[in-house]
Amino acid sequence: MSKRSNQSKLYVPEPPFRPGDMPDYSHISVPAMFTPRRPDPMCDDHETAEHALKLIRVLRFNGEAVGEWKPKLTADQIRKGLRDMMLTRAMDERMFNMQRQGKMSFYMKSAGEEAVSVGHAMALRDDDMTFPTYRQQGILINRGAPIEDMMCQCLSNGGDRLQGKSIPVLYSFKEFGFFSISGNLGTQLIQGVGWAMAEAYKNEDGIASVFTGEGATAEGDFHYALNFASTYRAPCIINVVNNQWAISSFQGIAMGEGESFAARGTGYGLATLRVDGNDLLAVYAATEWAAERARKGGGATVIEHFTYRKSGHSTADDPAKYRPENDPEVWPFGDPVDRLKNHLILIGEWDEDRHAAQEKELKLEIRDLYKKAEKMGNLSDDLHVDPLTMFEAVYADMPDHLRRQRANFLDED
Ligand SMILES: Cc1ncc(C[n+]2csc(CCOP(=O)(O)OP(=O)(O)O)c2C)c(N)n1
Repeated sequence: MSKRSNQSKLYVPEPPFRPGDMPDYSHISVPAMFTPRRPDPMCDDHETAEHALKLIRVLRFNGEAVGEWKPKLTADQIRKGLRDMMLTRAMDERMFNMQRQGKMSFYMKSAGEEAVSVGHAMALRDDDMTFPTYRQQGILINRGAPIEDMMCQCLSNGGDRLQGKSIPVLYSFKEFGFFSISGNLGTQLIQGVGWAMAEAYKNEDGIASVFTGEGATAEGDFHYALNFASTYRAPCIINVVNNQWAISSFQGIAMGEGESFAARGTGYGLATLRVDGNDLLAVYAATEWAAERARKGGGATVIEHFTYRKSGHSTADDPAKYRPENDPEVWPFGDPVDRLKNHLILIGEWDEDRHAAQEKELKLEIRDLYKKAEKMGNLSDDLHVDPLTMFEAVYADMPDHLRRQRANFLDED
């Protein structure tokens, strides 16, 4: 489907559709009937080679949940998953709008990908350590992290636990098993695999769950991480969130026109699963499988979550410049919130009125939390941050050059 962008012999992949085109994704098969079977989680890694090329799905578009991968979740657990996705979305909406009003410098939404972080977190143990990117805020929401603290981090205000030392959205919540997000893509891959190796070395049974976007798999760090994970059978899950776009580069630029992102794991002797990332039940099932494998000593699994980034990359991006505006609507795998909602309605555990009421309730909850957070400062008013904090909480012992800078700063004041 992809076109060449120039006439030379050098092949430069081009996305199938650009602004002004009528996107048509009929070339992406939606494999309703081809969900691969669920092998024993301790199977030989070769047995999952076919899983890297197929797509694990549980939810059909009519809301039915079917097949070997259908997880054993109660209606309450599924409703909690739906609520967490909706809460994540409500927070994203509010924060995006507040950035547009000049209250904070920057924000990143996870619209369309909520099932990946929420469904994944649901299947982990709370003491499993996650090494996320900036698009897995759903993990924090699912684990019950204080949303007001998350908002203060985005506002870089007086309530920011990081005292403005990290850009908005790059959260750090040790007590919720959420490793500090780094702006340098890829770093968390090797850190997470290293954490998992240490856990095994100490004979503990925690596992690490590491995330990367498909774009960042083009970095060396991804390959080092797979190499170490395989060699030492590190108890971890390596998640590739293929949301089709790395800012304005489509997934083909990271070799997405090859076999699949999951298939990268096959060459490293790792178990590999590819899952419909807009299907919370499938994400849960794949994670549960990989977590059991890792915990029992079977080593790492690479999971590709096949999804779509509905919004721009960040508040600094305008996707209308590089993809058709209706691209998110015609994406063949639907919306993760709608799909889980339809499932709950079909099994008689939810209805449209409850859904609308919950949407309204969450919007108000987020509004109130935001108002409280903003009392501690915002960018268009006063951040209520003591500038001297820039010298604190980085080094256990402040080095001499910083002591001198601090003294100069106080003199100038
Ligand atoms: C080492 C490094 N290179 C480049 C960047 C700039 N950058 C930030 S996000 C991004 C795109 C990442 O895309 P992907 O990995 O697909 O994740 P997504 O944003 O789609 O979730 C780039 C190139 C960076 N932050 N760090």
